[in-house]
Amino acid sequence: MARHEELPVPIYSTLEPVYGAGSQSEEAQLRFDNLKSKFIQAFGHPPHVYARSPGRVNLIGEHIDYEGYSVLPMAIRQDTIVAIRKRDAGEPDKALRIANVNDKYAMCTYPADPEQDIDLKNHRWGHYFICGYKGFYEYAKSRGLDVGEPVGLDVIVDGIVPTGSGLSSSAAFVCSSTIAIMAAADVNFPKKEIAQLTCVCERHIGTQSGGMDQAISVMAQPGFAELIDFNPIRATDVQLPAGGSFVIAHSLAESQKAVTAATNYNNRVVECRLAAIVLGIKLGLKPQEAISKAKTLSDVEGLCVSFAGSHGSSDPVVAVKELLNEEPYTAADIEKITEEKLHLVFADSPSSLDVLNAAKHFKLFQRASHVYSEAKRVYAFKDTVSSDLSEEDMLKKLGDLMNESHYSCSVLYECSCPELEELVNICRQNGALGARLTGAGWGGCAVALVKESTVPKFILNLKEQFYQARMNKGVINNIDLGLYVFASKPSSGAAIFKF
Ligand code: NG1
Repeated sequence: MARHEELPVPIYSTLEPVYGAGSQSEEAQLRFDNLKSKFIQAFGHPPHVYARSPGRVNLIGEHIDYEGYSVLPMAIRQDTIVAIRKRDAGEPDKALRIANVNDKYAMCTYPADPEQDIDLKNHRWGHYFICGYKGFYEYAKSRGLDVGEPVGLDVIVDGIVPTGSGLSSSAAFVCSSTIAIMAAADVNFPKKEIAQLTCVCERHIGTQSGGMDQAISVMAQPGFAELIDFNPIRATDVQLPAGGSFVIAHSLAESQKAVTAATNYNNRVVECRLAAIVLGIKLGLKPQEAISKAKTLSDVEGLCVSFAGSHGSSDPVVAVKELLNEEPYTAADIEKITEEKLHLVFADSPSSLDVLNAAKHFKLFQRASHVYSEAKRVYAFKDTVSSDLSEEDMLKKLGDLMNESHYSCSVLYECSCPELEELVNICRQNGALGARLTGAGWGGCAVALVKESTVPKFILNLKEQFYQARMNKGVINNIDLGLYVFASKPSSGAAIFKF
């Protein structure tokens, strides 16, 4: 039997296979009905087809997907639904009209040309749809598929993944858009190819995204977290212990990943690349060889492990400790080692050049230590889940790994923020077995592992100790609290609906 990621995106004519039979299905039905009537109101026709893709919470494995390492996320029930209609070839208007059920997002119009550039200096919410649009045509072209001339699209989006929260609202939007465009063109590709193409096309927004979010959003299976491997992309079901529950809590600090890319997200991608090059050179590669071969830390892991072997260990962090300086490096320090100007090393990546222009120094030791140690924790987490430990011991071990991951993100990778630190501490003080930031960080959500039986009390305590003061200040409303703190079970991946 084919692995499920080899299969195309499932097509359903009812909501139950994705939303279950209970209140979630009823809520979804209302959203689909609303989308349809808004569609007819806005465009004078019903949509041809709908696509949905979920957000995700990453349980462990932060900031390592773009370094080629496996991660362990699960899909959440919050998703983005895209309703779409392809214009008939005879219709004169060939534009892409992208509306939203939420009035906060005004309709965006773009030309139908799939080769258009995205105006990154003027960020608009519709740009994420265009990422999917460009991605679909790029993929079709690379495969030599004839998907016809662009004829214009009408689109309405309904997203309920909180934005800027580290729950991948952006990937939910890009994946549902790409799949809707694909379904409107009457084709369907294997899920793992869609995961790959959506990862690449989301980079049109300017972040050098790693691929975890798109992979889990497209390939998730209900009831399972997934171990996601890269190169090639692959998803392996991971059954979580029944006695534990993951509570997601928003720090209420918005993580603006695209806007802060040059100093935060992309900065770390560049620092990891520099760490890989410097390690490669210190471990015997010629500078030009290291520049061309060491794209990620996983590319030099083998060299680090051999070095560690000669020091009685198999841990690549041994090489990091011996060969990299703990003191931050200046560009000049690194250029002495690489024998090449950094602007030339990154000449083909404008977003990396933005990083170089904004950075004063580079913390190679800290970033590489995080990446190698976090990559190991992902496997330790997976091995713990499949071990024969008692449930009590298993949950404790998983919690410890989550706490270690948070420490590493906070201290070595510096992607936390004061609000996340406060929230993670409150989670732990209230009995979480482990708690950590999730997603890119610099704001957004924490995820806490809590015994199933204590979830209601745990959420109540967070409300009193973290959210109440913020509600008093009017940062959020009492009635919206459920959007910011909730327990989550692993949900389904992307789907197409034709009714
Ligand atoms: P968020 O910001 O949570 O969507 C981002 C990246 C991931 C991964 C995490 C950090 C995108 C679309 N996603 O996730 O690939 O690198 O940060 O682990 O850029």
